[in-house]
Amino acid sequence: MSGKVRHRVGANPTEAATLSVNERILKDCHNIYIDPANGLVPIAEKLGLSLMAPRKKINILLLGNHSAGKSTFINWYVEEHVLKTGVAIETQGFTFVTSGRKRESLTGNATLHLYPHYKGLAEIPGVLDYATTEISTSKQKKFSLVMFVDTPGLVDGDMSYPFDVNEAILWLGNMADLIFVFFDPIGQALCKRTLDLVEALNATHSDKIRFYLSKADEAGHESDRQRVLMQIVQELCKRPGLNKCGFDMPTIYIPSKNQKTSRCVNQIEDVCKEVEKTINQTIQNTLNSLERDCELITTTVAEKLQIDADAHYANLRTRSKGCLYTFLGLLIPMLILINFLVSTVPRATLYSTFGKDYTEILMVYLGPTLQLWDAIPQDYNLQVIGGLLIFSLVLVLLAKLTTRLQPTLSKKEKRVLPETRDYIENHVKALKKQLYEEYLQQSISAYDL
Ligand SMILES: Nc1nc2c(ncn2[C@@H]2O[C@H](COP(=O)(O)OP(=O)(O)OP(=O)(O)O)[C@@H](O)[C@H]2O)c(=O)[nH]1
Ligand SMILES: [Mg+2]
Repeated sequence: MSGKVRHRVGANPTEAATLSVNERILKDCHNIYIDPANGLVPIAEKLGLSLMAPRKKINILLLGNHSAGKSTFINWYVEEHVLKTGVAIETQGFTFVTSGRKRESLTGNATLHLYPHYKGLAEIPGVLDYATTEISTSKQKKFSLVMFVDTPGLVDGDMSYPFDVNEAILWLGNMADLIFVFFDPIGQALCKRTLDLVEALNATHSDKIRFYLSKADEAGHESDRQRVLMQIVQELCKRPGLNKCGFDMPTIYIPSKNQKTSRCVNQIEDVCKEVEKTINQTIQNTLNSLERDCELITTTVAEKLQIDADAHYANLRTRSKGCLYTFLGLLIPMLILINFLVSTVPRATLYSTFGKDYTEILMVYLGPTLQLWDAIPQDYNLQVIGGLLIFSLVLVLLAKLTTRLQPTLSKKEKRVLPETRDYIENHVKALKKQLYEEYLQQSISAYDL
């Protein structure tokens, strides 16, 4: 284990120079997890744990009725015309819009290759054929830390989509860090499908959802805009799953769209602030998760080492018990044999075989058992021998059965586990601390730290 992970990021000076602090922090965190040799994901896997690498960008899902201005908003944020927009139903499938080194359009399969964590989306029939990725070189606003997911405009009627659009949007909602719902003052702002989806998403992701009244410049005068807002909020409140929400619905419009200076307030900058807030929150969450995952790994390592120490101790006891049973099991037939020999073989033969001194010593040691043996009537000798043999067999079997050893760690594992713990404690945690300081340094002076 070494400081490889840290160096991977800094290895490309041109890239490092162009990355913002936040971008680099998220990238570093991501690399700490995915590094093939020392990454937390492969380390955790070896320990039987499953960790998810944090994403390098926040994911924003945009949804709303057809022609609400979703694609136009993304183009405005990116400051590049990456998505088709228009009055007709423009967006038919899902488009992932992200920043990269080269302007490129990718197909659904390439999209999944780029974002393997989105592979569950491909399980919804038909979706993959309508999924694309648009890579833009733009670095405008916070785009380098954001991935937008543009969705097809929502309209009522069953035949409008070549796939289950509700299922796909709900699936994407689970993956998103933010869900922007656009309602426009004209069109079908209150179509049933939009309301159904908002209600369903709100059940589990109310903290991620932000509502906007888009194309607000088309809402007419201030009083008309208020009426439209009221209507939408009233309609939303009719839904049992939404009636407890206190609706905050900023009004936004794309500044360039409005040729005449509109008198209505444009809160589009608030959307950008919301994005920034979520990025900051995500960085803090990512660093906190990193700390938690480090803890999880070190406690798992400690547990494994403790279990191994306990198993060694238990195995030692088991082995000793096994040895005792085996010893007793073998001692009994031996004693029977010796007793049998000594009591049946004539003394003279013993003297000539072992010598007088050894035979006398043998007689002294065997004295008690010989007395016992003599006390048994001759007719029962065979039964007693049989009984004792069965008893000894039982002891040997018992020895075999009770010496089931608990599994212990291999020598390699015993060497690697403390190394892993030290690597996490000394290297990864230090790295995390440094990243946190770099993050905080952006907002407060070094003196305060
Ligand atoms: N006046 C005005 N027009 C807008 C605004 N945003 C978008 N539009 C126009 O509204 C039309 C629809 O915009 P899109 O961005 O294609 O809408 P969408 O929600 O992506 O539509 P679908 O992909 O069909 O669901 C386009 O003609 C845009 O030029 C806005 O803020 N103000
Ligand atoms: Mg669109």
